[in-house]
Amino acid sequence: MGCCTHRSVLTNRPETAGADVTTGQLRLESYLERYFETAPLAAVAAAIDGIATAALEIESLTSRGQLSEISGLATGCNSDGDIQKDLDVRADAIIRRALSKAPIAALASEEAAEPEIRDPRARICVAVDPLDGSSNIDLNVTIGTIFSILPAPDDLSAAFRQCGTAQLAAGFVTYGPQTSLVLTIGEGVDVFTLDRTSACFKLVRRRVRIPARADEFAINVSNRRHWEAPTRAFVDECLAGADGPLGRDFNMRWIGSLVAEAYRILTRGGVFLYPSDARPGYGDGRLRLVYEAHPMAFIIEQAGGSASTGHDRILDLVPKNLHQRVPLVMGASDEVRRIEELYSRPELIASSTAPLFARRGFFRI
Ligand code: FDP
Repeated sequence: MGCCTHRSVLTNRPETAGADVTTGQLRLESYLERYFETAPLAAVAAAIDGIATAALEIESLTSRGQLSEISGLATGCNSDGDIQKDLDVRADAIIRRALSKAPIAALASEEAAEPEIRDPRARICVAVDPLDGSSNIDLNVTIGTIFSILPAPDDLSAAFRQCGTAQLAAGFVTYGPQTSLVLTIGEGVDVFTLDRTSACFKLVRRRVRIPARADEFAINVSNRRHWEAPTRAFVDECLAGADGPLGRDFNMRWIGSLVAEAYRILTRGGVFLYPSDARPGYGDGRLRLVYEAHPMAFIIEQAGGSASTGHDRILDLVPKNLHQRVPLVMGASDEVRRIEELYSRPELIASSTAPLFARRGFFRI
Protein backbone atom coordinates (compact mmCIF):
# COMPACT_ATOMS: atom_id res chain seq x y z
CA MET A 1 0.00 0.00 0.00
CA GLY A 2 1.44 3.39 -0.98
CA CYS A 3 1.53 6.53 1.10
CA CYS A 4 -1.40 8.86 1.10
CA THR A 5 -0.88 12.54 1.65
CA HIS A 6 -4.19 13.40 3.25
CA ARG A 7 -6.75 11.80 5.47
CA SER A 8 -9.84 11.67 3.32
CA VAL A 9 -12.04 10.36 6.08
CA LEU A 10 -11.58 13.66 7.91
CA THR A 11 -12.57 15.99 5.10
CA ASN A 12 -15.87 16.87 6.76
CA ARG A 13 -14.29 18.02 9.96
CA PRO A 14 -16.45 19.75 12.50
CA GLU A 15 -15.52 23.20 13.70
CA THR A 16 -12.15 23.23 15.44
CA ALA A 17 -12.78 21.45 18.68
CA GLY A 18 -12.59 23.61 21.75
CA ALA A 19 -11.84 26.77 19.78
CA ASP A 20 -14.13 28.83 21.98
CA VAL A 21 -13.37 27.34 25.34
CA THR A 22 -11.10 28.17 28.23
CA THR A 23 -8.53 25.51 28.99
CA GLY A 24 -9.16 23.75 32.27
CA GLN A 25 -12.91 23.93 31.73
CA LEU A 26 -13.39 21.58 28.83
CA ARG A 27 -13.77 17.90 29.58
CA LEU A 28 -12.55 15.31 27.10
CA GLU A 29 -16.13 14.03 26.59
CA SER A 30 -17.29 17.52 25.57
CA TYR A 31 -14.23 18.01 23.35
CA LEU A 32 -15.02 14.75 21.57
CA GLU A 33 -18.76 15.43 21.38
CA ARG A 34 -18.65 17.33 18.13
CA TYR A 35 -16.63 14.55 16.51
CA PHE A 36 -19.43 12.15 17.32
CA GLU A 37 -21.64 14.10 14.91
CA THR A 38 -20.10 12.69 11.71
CA ALA A 39 -19.98 9.00 10.95
CA PRO A 40 -16.29 8.21 10.39
CA LEU A 41 -15.14 10.54 13.14
CA ALA A 42 -17.60 9.05 15.58
CA ALA A 43 -15.60 5.82 15.55
CA VAL A 44 -12.37 7.76 16.14
CA ALA A 45 -13.98 9.62 19.05
CA ALA A 46 -15.33 6.37 20.51
CA ALA A 47 -11.86 4.80 20.37
CA ILE A 48 -10.27 7.83 22.08
CA ASP A 49 -12.98 7.70 24.71
CA GLY A 50 -12.22 4.00 25.23
CA ILE A 51 -8.48 4.66 25.62
CA ALA A 52 -9.25 7.42 28.15
CA THR A 53 -11.45 5.01 30.11
CA ALA A 54 -8.65 2.43 30.10
CA ALA A 55 -6.18 5.12 31.17
CA LEU A 56 -8.21 5.79 34.33
CA GLU A 57 -7.90 2.15 35.29
CA ILE A 58 -4.20 1.90 34.40
CA GLU A 59 -3.46 5.12 36.28
CA SER A 60 -5.20 3.73 39.34
CA LEU A 61 -2.95 0.63 39.19
CA THR A 62 0.25 2.60 38.60
CA SER A 63 -0.44 5.19 41.27
CA ARG A 64 -1.06 2.45 43.85
CA GLY A 65 2.03 0.52 42.74
CA GLN A 66 2.66 -2.50 44.92
CA LEU A 67 -0.54 -1.75 46.83
CA SER A 68 -2.37 -2.87 43.70
CA GLU A 69 -0.15 -5.92 43.40
CA ILE A 70 1.84 -4.47 40.54
CA SER A 71 5.43 -5.48 41.14
CA GLY A 72 6.99 -4.19 37.91
CA LEU A 73 8.68 -7.58 37.67
CA ALA A 74 9.06 -9.62 34.50
CA THR A 75 6.43 -12.29 33.97
CA GLY A 76 7.71 -13.60 30.62
CA CYS A 77 8.37 -12.46 27.08
CA ASN A 78 6.05 -11.17 24.37
CA SER A 79 5.94 -12.70 20.90
CA ASP A 80 8.91 -10.60 19.81
CA GLY A 81 11.16 -11.58 22.68
CA ASP A 82 10.74 -8.38 24.74
CA ILE A 83 10.50 -8.82 28.49
CA GLN A 84 6.87 -8.57 29.55
CA LYS A 85 6.02 -7.20 32.99
CA ASP A 86 2.87 -7.78 34.99
CA LEU A 87 1.59 -4.26 34.23
CA ASP A 88 2.22 -4.75 30.48
CA VAL A 89 -0.14 -7.71 30.56
CA ARG A 90 -2.74 -5.99 32.76
CA ALA A 91 -2.70 -2.80 30.67
CA ASP A 92 -3.19 -4.80 27.48
CA ALA A 93 -6.22 -6.57 28.95
CA ILE A 94 -7.68 -3.30 30.29
CA ILE A 95 -7.38 -1.59 26.90
CA ARG A 96 -8.92 -4.53 25.03
CA ARG A 97 -11.88 -4.47 27.42
CA ALA A 98 -12.28 -0.67 27.35
CA LEU A 99 -12.30 -0.69 23.55
CA SER A 100 -14.92 -3.43 23.32
CA LYS A 101 -17.71 -0.84 22.83
CA ALA A 102 -15.89 1.10 20.11
CA PRO A 103 -16.52 0.09 16.49
CA ILE A 104 -13.06 -1.23 15.61
CA ALA A 105 -12.21 -3.49 12.69
CA ALA A 106 -8.81 -4.63 13.97
CA LEU A 107 -6.83 -4.05 17.14
CA ALA A 108 -3.06 -4.51 17.32
CA SER A 109 -0.92 -4.42 20.44
CA GLU A 110 2.75 -4.66 21.29
CA GLU A 111 1.77 -7.50 23.57
CA ALA A 112 0.30 -9.79 20.90
CA ALA A 113 1.95 -11.37 17.86
CA GLU A 114 -1.05 -10.82 15.58
CA PRO A 115 -3.82 -8.21 15.37
CA GLU A 116 -7.22 -9.14 16.74
CA ILE A 117 -9.95 -8.89 14.10
CA ARG A 118 -13.07 -7.45 15.70
CA ASP A 119 -15.87 -6.01 13.52
CA PRO A 120 -14.82 -6.23 9.83
CA ARG A 121 -17.56 -3.71 8.90
CA ALA A 122 -16.11 -1.05 11.18
CA ARG A 123 -14.19 1.86 9.68
CA ILE A 124 -11.16 2.18 11.92
CA CYS A 125 -8.26 0.11 13.23
CA VAL A 126 -6.33 0.81 16.43
CA ALA A 127 -2.70 0.01 17.32
CA VAL A 128 -1.49 0.37 20.92
CA ASP A 129 1.58 0.12 23.06
CA PRO A 130 -0.38 -0.52 26.27
CA LEU A 131 2.50 0.26 28.62
CA ASP A 132 5.49 2.18 27.28
CA GLY A 133 8.60 2.53 29.42
CA SER A 134 7.90 -0.63 31.36
CA SER A 135 11.48 -0.85 32.62
CA ASN A 136 10.52 2.17 34.76
CA ILE A 137 7.45 0.64 36.44
CA ASP A 138 9.08 -0.28 39.73
CA LEU A 139 11.11 2.96 39.77
CA ASN A 140 8.08 5.25 40.16
CA VAL A 141 9.10 7.06 36.98
CA THR A 142 6.61 8.24 34.32
CA ILE A 143 5.33 5.51 31.99
CA GLY A 144 2.49 5.60 29.48
CA THR A 145 0.17 4.25 26.80
CA ILE A 146 0.61 5.11 23.09
CA PHE A 147 -2.07 4.70 20.41
CA SER A 148 -2.57 5.17 16.70
CA ILE A 149 -5.94 5.17 14.90
CA LEU A 150 -6.04 4.24 11.22
CA PRO A 151 -8.75 3.87 8.59
CA ALA A 152 -9.84 0.27 8.01
CA PRO A 153 -8.78 -0.88 4.54
CA ASP A 154 -10.99 -3.30 2.57
CA ASP A 155 -8.37 -5.97 3.09
CA LEU A 156 -7.85 -6.09 6.83
CA SER A 157 -4.61 -8.04 6.45
CA ALA A 158 -3.13 -4.68 5.34
CA ALA A 159 -4.60 -2.77 8.33
CA PHE A 160 -1.23 -2.17 9.99
CA ARG A 161 0.81 -1.83 6.82
CA GLN A 162 -0.42 1.70 6.12
CA CYS A 163 1.79 4.73 5.73
CA GLY A 164 2.01 6.98 8.81
CA THR A 165 0.25 9.78 6.95
CA ALA A 166 -2.87 7.61 6.86
CA GLN A 167 -3.36 7.97 10.63
CA LEU A 168 -6.64 9.59 11.62
CA ALA A 169 -5.61 10.29 15.18
CA ALA A 170 -2.80 9.49 17.57
CA GLY A 171 -2.01 10.12 21.17
CA PHE A 172 -0.39 9.00 24.35
CA VAL A 173 -1.11 9.01 28.04
CA THR A 174 1.56 9.66 30.69
CA TYR A 175 1.18 8.11 34.12
CA GLY A 176 3.38 10.26 36.32
CA PRO A 177 2.97 13.06 38.85
CA GLN A 178 0.14 14.07 36.52
CA THR A 179 -1.75 11.70 34.30
CA SER A 180 -2.11 13.47 30.98
CA LEU A 181 -3.50 12.63 27.56
CA VAL A 182 -1.77 14.16 24.54
CA LEU A 183 -3.95 14.01 21.45
CA THR A 184 -4.00 14.88 17.79
CA ILE A 185 -6.88 14.36 15.42
CA GLY A 186 -4.89 16.00 12.65
CA GLU A 187 -5.53 19.61 13.55
CA GLY A 188 -2.83 20.37 16.08
CA VAL A 189 -1.98 18.85 19.43
CA ASP A 190 -4.02 19.32 22.58
CA VAL A 191 -3.18 18.16 26.10
CA PHE A 192 -5.63 17.01 28.77
CA THR A 193 -4.80 16.33 32.38
CA LEU A 194 -6.68 13.96 34.63
CA ASP A 195 -8.60 15.79 37.32
CA ARG A 196 -8.37 13.10 39.97
CA THR A 197 -11.17 14.59 42.03
CA SER A 198 -13.73 14.30 39.22
CA ALA A 199 -12.03 11.38 37.41
CA CYS A 200 -12.12 13.08 34.04
CA PHE A 201 -9.59 14.50 31.62
CA LYS A 202 -9.70 18.28 31.20
CA LEU A 203 -8.09 20.36 28.48
CA VAL A 204 -5.02 22.17 29.79
CA ARG A 205 -3.06 23.13 26.66
CA ARG A 206 -4.26 23.84 23.16
CA ARG A 207 -2.37 23.77 19.89
CA VAL A 208 1.01 23.00 21.43
CA ARG A 209 4.04 24.14 19.39
CA ILE A 210 7.62 22.85 19.50
CA PRO A 211 10.28 25.55 18.96
CA ALA A 212 12.30 24.88 15.78
CA ARG A 213 15.55 25.14 17.71
CA ALA A 214 16.45 22.83 20.57
CA ASP A 215 18.75 23.44 23.49
CA GLU A 216 18.20 20.03 25.06
CA PHE A 217 18.88 16.57 23.65
CA ALA A 218 17.96 13.09 24.83
CA ILE A 219 19.82 9.91 23.95
CA ASN A 220 21.13 6.90 25.84
CA VAL A 221 24.82 7.84 25.78
CA SER A 222 25.86 4.46 27.21
CA ASN A 223 25.53 3.17 23.64
CA ARG A 224 27.94 5.74 22.20
CA ARG A 225 30.55 3.25 21.10
CA HIS A 226 27.93 1.40 19.05
CA TRP A 227 26.52 4.46 17.25
CA GLU A 228 26.98 5.34 13.61
CA ALA A 229 29.26 8.27 12.80
CA PRO A 230 26.47 10.80 12.07
CA THR A 231 24.80 10.16 15.45
CA ARG A 232 28.12 10.57 17.23
CA ALA A 233 28.85 13.72 15.27
CA PHE A 234 25.51 15.25 16.22
CA VAL A 235 25.91 14.45 19.91
CA ASP A 236 29.48 15.73 19.84
CA GLU A 237 28.18 18.96 18.35
CA CYS A 238 25.70 19.25 21.22
CA LEU A 239 28.42 18.51 23.78
CA ALA A 240 30.73 21.07 22.20
CA GLY A 241 28.02 23.59 23.06
CA ALA A 242 28.79 27.26 22.55
CA ASP A 243 32.33 26.32 21.41
CA GLY A 244 31.06 24.00 18.65
CA PRO A 245 29.34 24.46 15.29
CA LEU A 246 25.87 24.78 16.82
CA GLY A 247 27.08 27.79 18.78
CA ARG A 248 25.04 27.26 21.92
CA ASP A 249 25.07 25.12 25.04
CA PHE A 250 22.82 22.09 25.35
CA ASN A 251 21.33 20.37 28.35
CA MET A 252 20.79 16.60 28.34
CA ARG A 253 18.04 14.28 29.64
CA TRP A 254 17.40 10.56 29.34
CA ILE A 255 14.32 9.27 31.13
CA GLY A 256 14.05 5.92 29.37
CA SER A 257 10.31 6.33 28.73
CA LEU A 258 9.41 7.47 25.24
CA VAL A 259 6.16 9.04 26.47
CA ALA A 260 7.94 11.14 29.07
CA GLU A 261 10.59 12.25 26.57
CA ALA A 262 7.84 13.25 24.10
CA TYR A 263 5.91 15.11 26.79
CA ARG A 264 9.05 17.05 27.70
CA ILE A 265 9.65 18.01 24.07
CA LEU A 266 6.03 19.18 23.78
CA THR A 267 6.50 21.22 26.94
CA ARG A 268 9.90 22.86 26.57
CA GLY A 269 11.26 21.70 23.23
CA GLY A 270 14.31 19.59 22.48
CA VAL A 271 15.28 16.62 20.38
CA PHE A 272 15.13 12.87 21.11
CA LEU A 273 17.19 10.16 19.44
CA TYR A 274 16.93 6.38 19.51
CA PRO A 275 19.10 5.64 16.49
CA SER A 276 20.21 2.37 14.97
CA ASP A 277 23.43 1.06 16.42
CA ALA A 278 25.84 -1.83 16.10
CA ARG A 279 24.54 -3.96 18.98
CA PRO A 280 22.97 -7.23 17.87
CA GLY A 281 19.24 -6.60 17.31
CA TYR A 282 19.60 -2.80 17.21
CA GLY A 283 20.29 -2.39 13.49
CA ASP A 284 16.92 -0.63 13.23
CA GLY A 285 17.03 0.96 16.65
CA ARG A 286 14.71 -0.18 19.39
CA LEU A 287 11.36 1.52 18.93
CA ARG A 288 8.42 0.06 17.02
CA LEU A 289 7.12 1.78 13.93
CA VAL A 290 3.40 1.02 14.06
CA TYR A 291 2.52 1.78 17.67
CA GLU A 292 5.44 3.99 18.80
CA ALA A 293 7.19 5.91 16.01
CA HIS A 294 4.20 6.51 13.74
CA PRO A 295 1.92 7.98 16.43
CA MET A 296 4.77 9.99 17.96
CA ALA A 297 5.74 11.34 14.54
CA PHE A 298 2.14 12.36 13.84
CA ILE A 299 1.96 14.21 17.17
CA ILE A 300 5.38 15.85 16.82
CA GLU A 301 4.67 17.04 13.26
CA GLN A 302 1.26 18.34 14.28
CA ALA A 303 3.07 20.42 16.90
CA GLY A 304 5.44 21.86 14.28
CA GLY A 305 8.37 19.50 14.90
CA SER A 306 9.91 16.78 12.73
CA ALA A 307 10.43 13.03 13.00
CA SER A 308 12.92 11.05 10.93
CA THR A 309 14.99 7.88 10.80
CA GLY A 310 17.98 10.08 9.99
CA HIS A 311 17.34 9.31 6.33
CA ASP A 312 13.56 9.36 5.84
CA ARG A 313 10.49 11.04 7.26
CA ILE A 314 8.88 8.59 9.71
CA LEU A 315 5.34 9.32 8.49
CA ASP A 316 6.30 8.28 4.94
CA LEU A 317 7.31 4.79 6.03
CA VAL A 318 5.08 1.85 5.16
CA PRO A 319 5.49 -0.88 7.80
CA LYS A 320 6.64 -4.26 6.54
CA ASN A 321 5.24 -5.99 9.57
CA LEU A 322 3.40 -5.18 12.77
CA HIS A 323 6.37 -5.24 15.13
CA GLN A 324 8.96 -3.64 12.85
CA ARG A 325 11.57 -1.52 14.61
CA VAL A 326 12.78 1.81 13.31
CA PRO A 327 15.44 4.39 14.23
CA LEU A 328 13.71 7.49 15.58
CA VAL A 329 14.92 11.08 15.78
CA MET A 330 12.19 13.54 16.72
CA GLY A 331 11.54 17.01 18.05
CA ALA A 332 12.89 20.43 17.08
CA SER A 333 12.89 20.64 13.30
CA ASP A 334 16.28 22.45 13.00
CA GLU A 335 18.03 19.69 14.94
CA VAL A 336 16.27 16.86 13.09
CA ARG A 337 17.31 18.53 9.83
CA ARG A 338 20.91 18.78 11.08
CA ILE A 339 20.96 15.05 11.90
CA GLU A 340 19.57 14.22 8.43
CA GLU A 341 22.24 16.43 6.95
CA LEU A 342 24.99 14.57 8.83
CA TYR A 343 23.55 11.26 7.57
CA SER A 344 23.29 12.38 3.96
CA ARG A 345 26.57 14.32 3.73
CA PRO A 346 29.34 12.36 5.50
CA GLU A 347 31.88 14.98 4.44
CA LEU A 348 30.30 17.28 7.05
CA ILE A 349 31.16 14.91 9.86
CA ALA A 350 34.90 15.34 9.90
CA SER A 351 34.63 19.10 10.07
CA SER A 352 31.58 19.44 12.26
CA THR A 353 33.34 19.98 15.59
CA ALA A 354 36.92 20.61 14.50
CA PRO A 355 39.19 21.86 15.89
CA LEU A 356 37.67 21.20 19.33
CA PHE A 357 37.31 17.46 18.85
CA ALA A 358 40.05 17.05 16.29
CA ARG A 359 42.39 15.51 18.84
CA ARG A 360 39.94 12.72 19.70
CA GLY A 361 38.09 12.22 16.42
CA PHE A 362 34.60 10.86 15.99
CA PHE A 363 35.60 7.39 14.98
CA ARG A 364 37.59 6.71 18.10
CA ILE A 365 36.01 6.11 21.47
P1 FDP B 1 10.65 0.10 27.49
O1 FDP B 1 11.41 -0.93 26.72
O2 FDP B 1 11.04 0.19 28.95
O3 FDP B 1 9.15 -0.03 27.30
O4 FDP B 1 9.47 1.51 24.12
C1 FDP B 1 10.70 1.08 24.47
C2 FDP B 1 11.35 1.90 25.57
O5 FDP B 1 11.03 1.55 26.87
C3 FDP B 1 11.13 3.42 25.44
O6 FDP B 1 10.03 3.88 26.15
C4 FDP B 1 12.42 4.00 25.96
O7 FDP B 1 12.72 5.25 25.39
C5 FDP B 1 13.44 2.97 25.55
O8 FDP B 1 12.74 1.72 25.41
C6 FDP B 1 14.53 2.83 26.56
O9 FDP B 1 15.53 2.06 26.01
P2 FDP B 1 16.97 1.86 26.68
O10 FDP B 1 16.74 1.06 27.94
O11 FDP B 1 17.73 1.10 25.64
O12 FDP B 1 17.55 3.19 26.97
